[in-house]
Amino acid sequence: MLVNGPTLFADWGDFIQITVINKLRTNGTSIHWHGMQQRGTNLQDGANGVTECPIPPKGGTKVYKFRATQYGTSWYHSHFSAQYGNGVVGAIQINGPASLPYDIDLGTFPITDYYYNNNVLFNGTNVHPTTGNGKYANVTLTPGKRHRLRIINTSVENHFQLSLAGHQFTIIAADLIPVQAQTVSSLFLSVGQRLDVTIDASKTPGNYWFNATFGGSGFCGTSDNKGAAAIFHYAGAAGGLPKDPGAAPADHNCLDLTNLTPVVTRSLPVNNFIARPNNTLPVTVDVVSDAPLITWKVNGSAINVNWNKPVIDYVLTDNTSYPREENVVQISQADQWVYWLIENDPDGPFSIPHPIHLHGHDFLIVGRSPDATPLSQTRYVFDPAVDLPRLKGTNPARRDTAMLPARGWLLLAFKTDNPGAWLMHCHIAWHVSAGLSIQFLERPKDLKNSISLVDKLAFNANCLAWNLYFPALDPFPKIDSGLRLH
Ligand SMILES: [Cu+2]
Repeated sequence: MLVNGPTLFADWGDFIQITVINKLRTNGTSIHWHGMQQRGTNLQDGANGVTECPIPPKGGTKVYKFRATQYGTSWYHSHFSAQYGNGVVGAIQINGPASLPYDIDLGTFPITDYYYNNNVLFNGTNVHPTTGNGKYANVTLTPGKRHRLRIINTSVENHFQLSLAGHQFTIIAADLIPVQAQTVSSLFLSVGQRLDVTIDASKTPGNYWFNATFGGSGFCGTSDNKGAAAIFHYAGAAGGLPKDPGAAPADHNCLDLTNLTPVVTRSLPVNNFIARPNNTLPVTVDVVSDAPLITWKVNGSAINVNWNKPVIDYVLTDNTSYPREENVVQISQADQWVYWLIENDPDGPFSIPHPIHLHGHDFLIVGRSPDATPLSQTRYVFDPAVDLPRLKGTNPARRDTAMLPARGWLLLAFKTDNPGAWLMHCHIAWHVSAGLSIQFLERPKDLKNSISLVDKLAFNANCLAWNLYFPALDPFPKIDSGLRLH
């Protein structure tokens, strides 16, 4: 069942209110508004087991309310097992200023792996690779005009490399951050990331392939991308399939751009960064002989949230006895830059790149391990003598999702200006399912004080309903971290 949700439209500054009714017969759900910072509204984040109990089935309802404090392109998806990969997902478009003028907004353009049928869907459609059924996504360009395309990777597993035959892209926003316009011939888009680009329809009117390649299984490289394409059609030209296949997109080695320049600047001190156990997050993998076969750990622990007792329940009752498997990383200081060095296991047999996504904040990409080919030659240990001068503190790239290189490291920073329980996790669904996540508990006292009585009552009422349902009445046991996303 593929149930693409409606695209949500808002203007910058709008209050958004969405009623979610869970009409499933047996599963809970919760809807996460990816990239929305939820300033002062942590309980609207939709991370079940963290900021809410799942919404129970057979009519359970939650009204999400939050403000659009950012603008650009994003998406929403279920944060409950076995759902987003089957289509409980939709796009978000928030109108606001742009760093480059354009004539026509083509709107959101989600691209996703379609796991069941081993295909890639562009805006929800494609031709089946073996049967030939279905149809290509077809986007109409107006000759002579500049178009904005809002590309979203809503996959469960695959990162894409994208190109449009005969054309270039100009990147104007990454995630929800407007950037200085930068023209490129191909794009890399990890699971969870968005790129807003402009496309000038300045070529010979006709039909052009929009190509996607991917590595498969969370890896990098290029695929035999038969059928992984969409058609861009010039208005007024004859229809039909493009004749020129176009060059395959360049292989980006699973590395996203770190030279993006945000229009609204943020800078921070980096010269004094010191890697310490309390700011270093080692990612490791355990392979075991029985199911679930692979466990991903951060700080030596695979996350396993408790749907029935989210961390917010601890915050509301001043209980600090968080179980180890909640993977809570507490942050107490207010309005300070905090730095997180994520190290990717160099020895694990599955040391592969991970798209790291943070709730509640954008992060500044202060640095990452030196790019190397082959990837096995990257260096996962931060070496202050070599790496301190390589760090970028003056308006570095800023996103909500960034690639942790295979066998490498990634240094992120954010300001503790948004009290909340915020997940930071790999956005490959199988990996967060198998533990690759922590939850920052940012300023729990301020968080408790910021929760309105209305939100607290709604939280408790929903948890009461969920606890009556699960596990006693649910035919399906919990078999993963609870955050599987797919
Ligand atoms: Cu991962």
